[in-house]
Amino acid sequence: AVVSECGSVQNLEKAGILNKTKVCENGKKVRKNWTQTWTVLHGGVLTFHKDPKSAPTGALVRFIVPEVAVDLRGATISWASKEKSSKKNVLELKGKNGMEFLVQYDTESIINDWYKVLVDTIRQNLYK
Ligand code: I3S
Repeated sequence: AVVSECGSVQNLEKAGILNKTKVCENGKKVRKNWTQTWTVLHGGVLTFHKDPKSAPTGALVRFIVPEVAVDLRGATISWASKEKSSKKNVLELKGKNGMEFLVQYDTESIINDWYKVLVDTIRQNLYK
């Protein structure tokens, strides 16, 4: 939790299902592969976890070992332009090291909440 300038307490942690695809790795474009992933924001790091259905039965591992972890220090988040995807409600997350992801969800309120919390986390990280 973080105490903002005006004294209110913000909890910059969140988890939920989102659709995501990697679009760049080490600054190089990669082929999109949209998948539903369990997405967790914790401690300034965003992690994508494998689809529970593809993990071994009952494996707690899916909650513990992320498929990808994006350190939000030095990352940027913005709404993706129409050229980036034909889907609606698409966010573009650029990490350091030339990592780039698109995240998307059809329900506007859900993606808006993610946008807000990611913007706040990135902003907060600037002062660390
Ligand atoms: O930006 P692109 O290349 O048009 O992205 C689409 C493709 O990745 C497509 O798969 P193929 O690699 O088989 O062409 C995906 O099924 C689409 O979902 C991608 O576009 P959107 O607009 O959905 O991000």
